[in-house]
Amino acid sequence: MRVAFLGLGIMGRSMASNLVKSGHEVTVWNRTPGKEVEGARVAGSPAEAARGSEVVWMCVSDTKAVESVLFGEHGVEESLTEDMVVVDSSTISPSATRKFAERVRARGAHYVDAPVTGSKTAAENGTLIFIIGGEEHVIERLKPCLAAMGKQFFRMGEVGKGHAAKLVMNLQIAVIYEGFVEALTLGAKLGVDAGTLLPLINASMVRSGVVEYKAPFVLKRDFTPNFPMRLMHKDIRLALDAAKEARVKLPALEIVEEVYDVAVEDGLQDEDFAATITLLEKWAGIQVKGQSA
Ligand code: NA7
Repeated sequence: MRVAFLGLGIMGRSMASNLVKSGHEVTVWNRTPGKEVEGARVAGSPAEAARGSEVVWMCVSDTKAVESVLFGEHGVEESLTEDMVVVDSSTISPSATRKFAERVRARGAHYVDAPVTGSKTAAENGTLIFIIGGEEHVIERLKPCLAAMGKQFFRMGEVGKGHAAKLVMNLQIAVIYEGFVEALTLGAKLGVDAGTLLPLINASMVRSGVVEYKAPFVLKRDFTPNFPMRLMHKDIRLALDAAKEARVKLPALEIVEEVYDVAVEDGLQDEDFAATITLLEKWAGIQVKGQSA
């Protein structure tokens, strides 16, 4: 397919590269020039990239970024044509997405929200899981692209529900991870080594994918960003905003947000979100250690 890929960050660059490797004809654009993907044509604006494409795929930071890529100067809107499909793999506001979709559809094009779960490694390996909102016949057309970048996709309903479900997923990751590192910190303070605790966690009902994935990084003290703190902070805020709009109270997430506020104030925004453990350690005056590190 002829695909325009907009946004070559940690996720976008690998996703675009996997589209190229699967034989799609890809044109890329990134706000800051100089980022390229082997085998792809580089465009000077979103409008230029979108021109003549069947699919326009976005993966940028946040709601404002998507708005500007779509409707800003030389945005995608300039090149929208009947039947073009606009796909958003960023994680942004579900309610804003519904508005963006309305504006795109008014021009006869289609809109699909398709945020992903699985971080940098899954993007590199083409094993992302897509969480999709949109019409079934449109999603059907995207299958060759989805297969190039991911291993599975789940349709959550109409436009906006992909982002809604993504926020619901990341809410759980943030709260589960906070529980895990609070446990490690208290354990350390009480003299229980993290390496000794982990086999117990994994043998019991406390085990989880979050713990399984993050524990080795925590024990190695490797906080290079797979999923940067600033993006998890953004998703927590998006979930709290969506909860406010829906008049739902999320007490645990509200408290976890405070931890991320402090982490970002402390300059940890570009570390992996796993680095929130370093705040707990600072407050406890101890460092978590594990034999299996
Ligand atoms: P990164 O690595 O922080 O990349 C963010 C990308 O978004 C990068 O290409 C940025 O371009 C681009 N960006 C940021 N703001 C804008 C604006 N205003 N206009 C256009 N482009 C912009 O994030 P990830 O790849 O890890 O994640 C992307 C999304 O997927 C995010 O929503 C996650 O939560 C999930 P730059 O190079 O800075 O010019």
